[in-house]
Amino acid sequence: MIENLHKTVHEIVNHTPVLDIHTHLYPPSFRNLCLWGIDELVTYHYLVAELFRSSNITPTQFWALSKKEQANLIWRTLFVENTPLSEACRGVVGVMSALGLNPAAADLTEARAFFAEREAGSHIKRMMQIANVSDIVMTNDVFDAEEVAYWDDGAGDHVTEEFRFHSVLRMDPLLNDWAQARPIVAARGFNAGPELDAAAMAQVRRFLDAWIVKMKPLYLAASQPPSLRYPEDSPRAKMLAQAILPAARAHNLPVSLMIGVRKQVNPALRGAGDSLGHADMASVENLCHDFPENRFLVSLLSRENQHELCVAARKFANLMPFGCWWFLNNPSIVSEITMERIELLGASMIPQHSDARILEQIVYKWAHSRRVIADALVVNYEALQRDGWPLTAQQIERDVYRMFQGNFRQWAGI
Ligand code: FIX
Ligand code: ZN
Repeated sequence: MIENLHKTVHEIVNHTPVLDIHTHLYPPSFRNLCLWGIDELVTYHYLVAELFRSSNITPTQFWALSKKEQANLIWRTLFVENTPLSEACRGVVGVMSALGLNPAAADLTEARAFFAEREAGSHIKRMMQIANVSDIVMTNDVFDAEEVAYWDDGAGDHVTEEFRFHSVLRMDPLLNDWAQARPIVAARGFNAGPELDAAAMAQVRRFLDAWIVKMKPLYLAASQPPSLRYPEDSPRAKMLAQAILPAARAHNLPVSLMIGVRKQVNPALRGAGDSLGHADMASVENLCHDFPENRFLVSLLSRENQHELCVAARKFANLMPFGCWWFLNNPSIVSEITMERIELLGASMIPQHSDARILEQIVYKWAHSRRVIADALVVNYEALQRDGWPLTAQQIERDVYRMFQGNFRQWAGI
């Protein structure tokens, strides 16, 4: 019987390094894509969306400002003239406090001076140490020209040894817009026609094989709209069944499907303009059923999908729910999702990823998530002890390691 369960669980959760399985972070070799520092933090697209609710500036006027001017406006509006109460605002406060900066500063002068003295490589290692993140899994979009140029320039070499960054092959256009994808596939030397016939599928397979050999990804990934249906007589279903899932099997790689994003419901907000929708759970179950040799990492964007995702994961051991994605990454919802996952799946799930886009976000995203995940574990361990289980700290350490590291390492083969 563990007397001070709350203290024991929170200590173990805080001390267990986490493998962050989905981020948009990059090491310094990816130059412009490696985002860090106060101006990037304050102009994160979550805060851009919140700015327009508290300011009269129009999106057109905002986008005409420099990055520094944008940051100054957001700081003044959301952190000086208003209380930084939202999760995204509170995250910036948490990062600044963790770095010894004044989160209540009237402007960003002090913060800019602090970051100006930092060197990217050592700063990355320091942020990972503060956040207790052992590994960072990137999102490497092979349909983004800037990212491809960096890979062709060797930017991806040695990033694992030096920074413990790992790659992921991100391929949204393959599933969402063949007309957009086709010329990019052809540009890599794999000429496929406009029709998704057998010849085109073979070329897509060769395209994927070539990138997998070059990039050595831990998994293949795509963000999908709520309209994803399987089976379906559609380019998307065909691409999944005849190219992507066979490629994943051939290379023994999981496939991550992040389902539920409705892109650009307000294009004027650019990166902040996406919203969400309810995904079709039966389609996820059909994929898991029809492709038992494939391993599916699935994160759904709608809160209303979360319970059914847990139930589906009970039906299919090749389905791994992960994270509290995007609009779900708020303490109240992370708590609800983690509780239902523990009750339905025990420790056989991946409770969280950061989705960090700016390096320092891992500091607050993981601090906030660890607190909530630990509280959910305390409730369940208290009940277990109450029902007579002789709980030990070693068992808690085993469970937390499994959720923070083991489940993914086993699935990704690392
Ligand atoms: O598709 C994705 O990987 C999403 O996570 C991003 O596009 C999104 O902007 C994000 O960063 C959410 O947290
Ligand atoms: Zn993401």
